[in-house]
Amino acid sequence: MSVATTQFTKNNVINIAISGAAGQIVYALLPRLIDIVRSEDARFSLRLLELASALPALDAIRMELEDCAYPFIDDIICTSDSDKAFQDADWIILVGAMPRKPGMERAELLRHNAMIFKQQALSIDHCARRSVQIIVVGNPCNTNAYIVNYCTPNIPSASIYALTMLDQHRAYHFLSKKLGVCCDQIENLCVWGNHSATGMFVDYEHAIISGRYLSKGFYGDDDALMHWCAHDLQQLVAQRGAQVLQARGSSSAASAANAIVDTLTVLVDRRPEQGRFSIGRVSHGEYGAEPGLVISYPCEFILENSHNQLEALDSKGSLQIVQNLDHTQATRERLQVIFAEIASEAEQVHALGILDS
Ligand code: NAX
Repeated sequence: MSVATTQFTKNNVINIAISGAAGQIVYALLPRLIDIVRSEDARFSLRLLELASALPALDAIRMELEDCAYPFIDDIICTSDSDKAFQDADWIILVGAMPRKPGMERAELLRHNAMIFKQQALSIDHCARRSVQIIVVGNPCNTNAYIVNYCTPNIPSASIYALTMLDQHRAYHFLSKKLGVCCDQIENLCVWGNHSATGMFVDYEHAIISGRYLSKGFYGDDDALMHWCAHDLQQLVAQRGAQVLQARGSSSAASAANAIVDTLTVLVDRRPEQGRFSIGRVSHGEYGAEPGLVISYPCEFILENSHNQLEALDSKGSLQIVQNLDHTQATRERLQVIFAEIASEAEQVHALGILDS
């Protein structure tokens, strides 16, 4: 389904709302975000949402942004009022969430974040533009995006995304290192499922290295490499977040900001030649997932009704989940286990009674 989006165009003021704005990821994100919007020849209004207790820290960020003297930022609103932050928003990046603390049960984390995301979703539904695009980053991001979709009946499901690009980038890094190639020689290495250590699958079966399928031909003859992809690669990607957390005492921030920037860039550009990328989307049952769940799928932009090559060069595509990918039996089974994990998180949220109250 194609979605009407607000493009970054001249003479438009684009309203971008970001929650968790005094946190680590957003601190790394803002200068990168400005670099995208700088090249778009448009004007922007930034709405930075935080808890009331974090507003003094957020004010420092406002001052730093002002001290960059960006000519294309019309205003910067710092607020703990979600209605104010989301009013007429064109793009929303939901980063703010409660982090998991030592000893905290996952159910407690789910409950706390379900309440945050429900409240913000209701506010978005009431205040944002109908064409708003929403990227959910705060964890558990697939389930939080599910909640956002559930609580925004006025926003098309196709406009709600969960960030899984960081997992994809991690996969590109590890595979490129293993093969001794540059990351830009790899295509179609997408991550399926959940943004969680137990619920993701790196789809090496469709990866292409310098124009050749990894799992067929030259590389595919190497049983040891295929075994490494099916086991080690999966673990390396799944454990990378925990490794960063352990090494620096807090979770990935610069790489997460980079993944947001890359996700935003593909969603704004909407060009088919950008190729396949991983993003959490509301499922319609693709590949056997339960409809309504937010699943990371390989996606791409497809040009609809374009018969003319010149016209196509300048056209924006519609975002689609890549269809009819063949998987081995083992992968098909793995995907069903992953989909069940995502379904179970959604069931837990419903069981808490938060969504239906
Ligand atoms: P921080 O703890 O540095 O920042 C979070 C900020 O959110 C804090 O400033 C806090 O005051 C704010 N906040 C909390 N509740 C809020 C609410 N109701 N409204 C507005 N703001 C609120 O965490 P940070 O490192 O920035 O990470 C943010 C989230 O991203 C976490 O949930 C984290 O787990 C998640 N991540 C998601 C990733 C992904 O790929 N999807 C990767 C990185 C990261 O782990």
